[in-house]
Amino acid sequence: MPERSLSRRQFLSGTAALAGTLTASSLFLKAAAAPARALESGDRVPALVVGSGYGGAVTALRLTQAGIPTALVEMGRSWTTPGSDGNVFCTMLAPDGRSTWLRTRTDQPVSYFLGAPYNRSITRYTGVLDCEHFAATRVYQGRGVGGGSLVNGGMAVVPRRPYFEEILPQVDADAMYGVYFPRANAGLGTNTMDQAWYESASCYRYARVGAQQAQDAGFRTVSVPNVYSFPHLRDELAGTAPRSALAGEVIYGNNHGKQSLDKTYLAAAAATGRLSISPLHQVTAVQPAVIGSGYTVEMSQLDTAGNVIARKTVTADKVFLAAGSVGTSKLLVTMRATGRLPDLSAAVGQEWGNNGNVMVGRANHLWSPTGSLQSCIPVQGIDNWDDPGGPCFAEISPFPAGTELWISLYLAITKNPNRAAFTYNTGTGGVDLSWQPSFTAPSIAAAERVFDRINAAEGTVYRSDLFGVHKTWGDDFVYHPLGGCVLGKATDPYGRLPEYPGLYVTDGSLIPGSTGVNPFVTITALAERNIENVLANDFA
Ligand code: FAE
Repeated sequence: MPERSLSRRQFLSGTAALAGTLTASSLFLKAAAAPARALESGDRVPALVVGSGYGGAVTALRLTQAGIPTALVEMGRSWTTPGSDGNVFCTMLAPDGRSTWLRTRTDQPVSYFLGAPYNRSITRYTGVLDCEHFAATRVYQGRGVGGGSLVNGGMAVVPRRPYFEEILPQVDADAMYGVYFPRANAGLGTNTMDQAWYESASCYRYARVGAQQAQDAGFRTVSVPNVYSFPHLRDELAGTAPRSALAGEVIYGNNHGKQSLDKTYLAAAAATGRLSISPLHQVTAVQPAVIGSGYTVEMSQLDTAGNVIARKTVTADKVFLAAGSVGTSKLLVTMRATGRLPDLSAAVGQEWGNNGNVMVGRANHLWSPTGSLQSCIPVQGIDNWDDPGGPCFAEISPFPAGTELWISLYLAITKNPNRAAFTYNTGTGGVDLSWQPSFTAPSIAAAERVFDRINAAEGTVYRSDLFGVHKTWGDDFVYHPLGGCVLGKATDPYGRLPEYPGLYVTDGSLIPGSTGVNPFVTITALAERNIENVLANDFA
């Protein structure tokens, strides 16, 4: 098992970051989760984690802290070295190959402006944001060491307890709310904004305008915690720290300020000295080892143009699947259909949902400017979840164009009952998702209950030029894929695949399609809960 040696600097950065300390420089923190020697064919490891997002990072930390050497395999690159411009990540306004996973054009969520396509030509590269296309939806996912934490808005929201109990009734909510949600937020470095600063910060005019308009229409608004360092953001605005959230950086990565998983959980795991990370390695198969116990894991090593430069086979005593809702579901559905894991439950691949995601923009009056300088880190939500006619929690999103556009943009999270399934396609050898265009109708209906009312109160209209030509709703993509390997159905109550001892699922695929809020705190807390049980019972 390859192990890495750690410098004192790396050790300090890892432990400080996990304690939620946000003062260490990002340079120190970046070094912490740099890869050690990649896995080689023939290696045998006690524990192998597939994917380095929330589920994978929590699992890697708790395994290594328990003394178990752990190999982490990630298909994206390690985002630790700067490009020729001196920055690790590119900005949203000037995207290059670093922006997008293996495409020659960007594939942006807001992909039109004034009715014209807005995507740019780029060099094909293993960029940080993937937009995976299925027949009726596109799924945005982070690619790299840190998974979705590299590209997301950092909004750290604990779900409402009654709704959590509704979606996962078999999970002890007392333990979740008493132990695991607080543990997750501590590990993630969640922090809250100084309200007085926010009230006058020019970069949050768009949030104040959006919140005031919602309140004027009779809705409740809430401030939302985040993993982006608010002290750093304040210093960005004051001109004493390099700009990131204020420089159009978020969905293609943040060069500063964000406590992504490579700087928190993964840095702390690396600090144990028991973690090896293999970036640009994509797991293609998992099956019981032919000789002895454990699992054979096949993987392809990629170069940054996406070419396969090596194929490797390693053996692991235990394998933790943390490739995300789509990645884990696709892998397991394929393994079941191709006879590598034939006994997997029929529930594998089922109950996938989009967390009720739908995006929309409104055109404000000229006397309601939203600001030319907008923080890319969202901090306000409109909470209409108690509306029995259509629960909706809408994030007030930035539209950071660098100039005044009078646009209010929202990502609505709604209670959409529609679910889809992943199935293996024998013709293509790929995996299909049965989501239908009509499935988003309940989400639009719920969102209209909020935004029709705001438009009526303000005398304003929807923008119909942001998601296509004369298309009001961004309803053909998703930021929050959930489900496909649901806890207690496809797995036991702690993520074990019961037909295959030593094989586990530990990511967003465990959640049945919806959390009612932005999901990563829920994914992190469930992973904390599950690995605690696995360590207590399966490593004796
Ligand atoms: P995830 O973080 O996706 O990690 C899976 C990892 O596995 C990735 O790094 C993959 O590259 C890797 N992988 C996949 N397949 C393979 C394979 N075969 N071999 C090796 N590696 C593989 O999974 N959520 C919030 O709570 N708050 C927000 O503000 C927020 N904003 C978002 C904004 C954007 C633009 C996007 C795309 C998402 C946002 N999300 C947000 C969602 C959040 O990032 C997502 O729910 C979590 O990242 C999912 O965590 P998982 O651990 O399930």
